[in-house]
Amino acid sequence: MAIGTGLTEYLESWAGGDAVRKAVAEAVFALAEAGIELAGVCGQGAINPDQGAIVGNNSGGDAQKALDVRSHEIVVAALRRRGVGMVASEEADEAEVLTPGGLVAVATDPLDGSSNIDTNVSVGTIFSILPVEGEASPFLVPGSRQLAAGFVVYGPHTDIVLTLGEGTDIFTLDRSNGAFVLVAEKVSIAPETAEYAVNASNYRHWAAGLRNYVDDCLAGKDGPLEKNYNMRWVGSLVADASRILSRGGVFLYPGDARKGYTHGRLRILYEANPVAMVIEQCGGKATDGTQRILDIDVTELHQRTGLVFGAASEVERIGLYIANPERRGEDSPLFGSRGLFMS
Ligand code: AFP
Repeated sequence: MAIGTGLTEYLESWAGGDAVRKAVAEAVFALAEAGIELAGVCGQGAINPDQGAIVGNNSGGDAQKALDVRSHEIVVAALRRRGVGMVASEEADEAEVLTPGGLVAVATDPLDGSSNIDTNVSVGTIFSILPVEGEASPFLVPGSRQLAAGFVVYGPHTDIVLTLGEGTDIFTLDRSNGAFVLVAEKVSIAPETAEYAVNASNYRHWAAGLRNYVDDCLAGKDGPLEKNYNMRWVGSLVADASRILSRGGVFLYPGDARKGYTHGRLRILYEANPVAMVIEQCGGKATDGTQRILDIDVTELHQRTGLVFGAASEVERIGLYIANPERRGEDSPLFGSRGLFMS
């Protein structure tokens, strides 16, 4: 598809007459419609002072803001309008049937990053599109079963990052006419990087291997990794993921020793799986620290997982650090004289 192609033409051309592809396209249209509405709602900021108000806790015990609830309502209403069969949302304890007989189900974090909403940081709607097949839950399957995935980013520009399993493409909302247009196709992430994203305030809670990796990044050119690293941490998954799509890097949020964080903070169904599909379609990798995210069995809707994703070689490097906590760069028997990989 040519740069500048509209989302409607792009999806209709891809779907053709195939019933399942048409159902996937309808789900993406719903998320685009909800995204345009949410871009406006988020864009109101403090003009709607109650947006940031805590109104309760979601299923995982996370504080729930008024805007989280509103975002959930907007996304679910759009999915129902477009004939999506079922929805599972971070903001609802249980999955919900929307359209009996619908061919696809959508798992979503309607507004990821909302704890930042008062600070005007980019936030987003993350989505995973799965097949509805028979009576079994469409959600309790490994992420490799996804038909499509992506996220809408509400930032200086409103983007849809989308993969249909044939690469990852990016659309931007043209505010002059309210249409999403293709601005980047078949995005690729370089296998090497010198930029990592982690919440370093959790250092004391990390396992030894992760501490070793970050220590070696901080050691820079004179350390085992023999290069100077830069660090970023937005605290909004879609913002960090957008940066990695744009200029490479890795994101790390493995499990740690804090209560409730043994299996990480992020949810596999509607955060890690969709991001992992997007990243793998760019030639990157996504693991829980050591295991491929898309291979992990999903047994609960709000199941948590560690998440490391981005530049393929760096994700592999991190996996070796985590699996071999006794290693320290080039003095480990696992690694050649030039650090992790023989030159
Ligand atoms: P909120 O949706 O509660 O803001 O959480 C955002 C998030 O799930 C993800 O978007 C960030 O990468 C991560 O949490 C940030 O976690 P920390 O606040 O522990 O750094």
